[in-house]
Amino acid sequence: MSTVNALLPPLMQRLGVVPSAYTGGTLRVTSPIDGSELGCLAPHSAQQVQQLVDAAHQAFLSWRKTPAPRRGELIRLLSEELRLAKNDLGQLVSLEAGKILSEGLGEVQEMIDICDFAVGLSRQLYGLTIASERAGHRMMESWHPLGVVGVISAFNFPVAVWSWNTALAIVCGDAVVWKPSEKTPLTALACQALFERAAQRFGDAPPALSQLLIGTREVGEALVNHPKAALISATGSTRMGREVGPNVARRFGRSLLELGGNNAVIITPSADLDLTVRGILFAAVGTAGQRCTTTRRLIVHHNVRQVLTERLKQSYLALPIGNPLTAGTLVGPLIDRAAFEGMQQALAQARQEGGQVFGGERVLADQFPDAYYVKPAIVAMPTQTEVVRHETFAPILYIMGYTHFEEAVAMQNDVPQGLSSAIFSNDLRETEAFLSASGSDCGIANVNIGTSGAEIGGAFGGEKETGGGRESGSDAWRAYMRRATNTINYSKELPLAQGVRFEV
Ligand code: UN1
Repeated sequence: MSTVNALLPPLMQRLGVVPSAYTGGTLRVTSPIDGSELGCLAPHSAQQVQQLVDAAHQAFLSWRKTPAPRRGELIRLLSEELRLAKNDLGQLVSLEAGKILSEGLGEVQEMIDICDFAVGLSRQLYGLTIASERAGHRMMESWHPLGVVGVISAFNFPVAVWSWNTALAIVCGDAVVWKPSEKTPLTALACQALFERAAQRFGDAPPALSQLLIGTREVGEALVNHPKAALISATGSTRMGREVGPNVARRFGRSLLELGGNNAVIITPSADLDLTVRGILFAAVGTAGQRCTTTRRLIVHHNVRQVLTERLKQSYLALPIGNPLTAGTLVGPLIDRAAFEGMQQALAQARQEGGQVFGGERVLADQFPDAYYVKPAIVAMPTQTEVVRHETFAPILYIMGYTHFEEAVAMQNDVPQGLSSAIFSNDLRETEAFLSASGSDCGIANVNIGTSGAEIGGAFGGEKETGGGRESGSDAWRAYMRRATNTINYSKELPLAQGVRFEV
């Protein structure tokens, strides 16, 4: 055992997961910290997926009749479990996904926050009343539970994305079947154990209300194609979404897609450069550049381009890179070798397309021969070339210059993805133009903060190849319910809408 994987058994025990759940199987899980083996899980078969989704559907049939505020009580209990488990689960996220501890803990905090939000929401699943054109009639909307929600999540937010979906789905009266990334099933086992503990304390929640699927692609496919999975909420690459979306649509299921981002920051001449450097640093190298909201492009006014680039390079040189569990580290490892190779390929292509690369090389290979630590890269690009328009899930920050503000906005929008965006400026005309209908075309547009680190209170998601879905706060809950329009006649007449006459 390495010192890293030796940390796992006591964590799992405290989180309520027995060793047999993560040993003896064929799905091998390693820690990105040092490449050591964390566990070997038994994957589900496609047939088991069928049974688990059917069981979840049975749970849904009774759960939908439980009053919504009472359903909120289950999520309140889950939030209590999460508060108690925050340290352990945060560490487990670091172990399995390689995030620095502060970000692992932050991810668990995000889970607690969405649970609190959902508890309040459980008393606020409002429908409208609508004026009827007919005398003695009333119209209204009712929101009803939808069914089984299939959740597919990625390695980079291995627990928070589940909680955004599950907290809302459960208060909305749905059941949940979760297929986590095959790279991070241990954190999923821990979440499932915490949910089960909350359900036990709740008392009369139906069994199978929340189910976990272990496995790779086939398992995800079986979930996506199951006719009883009313909604598939999938977070991951655009390539994955291109398969999930049409497959769900083919059976007229609903999908909520949260796919790739290629997020830019515009820096105008009036920007507060101290604030800008700090904002960019967290957004570009936090989570080792592996957030879908990571800043990947800077569009900088020519007057400040050089000074900003220099200051960023200085900050990059001072970045503590290393074991994410060590206090003070800010940049942990990439998730695996494939991520490292993808980064190197993108840097090679950037050079071919005229880019000047600063950083980007592998470090700590002696200490961690089976893990992939890199210096985050800054790449000065002559223009927004092909490689820049592509999302590489690694810490590469492309810098381009602009002269006219309209040019900057056009460049920001001229990529296939549309998740997050930001502007650093103290010019009200520029910031408002950026937020206006003809400004940023993204689902998230920020002023004087970076592109990542969104709070749960807002709707989260983006446009174009990002997939169009919205999760988390605001009115995202509506995706987890079905709307019924009701017209009620309390008169003794039967007038028809649009003045139609139909009498014998
Ligand atoms: C993701 O990377 O899939 O805004 C989600 C953020 C986080 C969520 C990122 N709250 O960076």
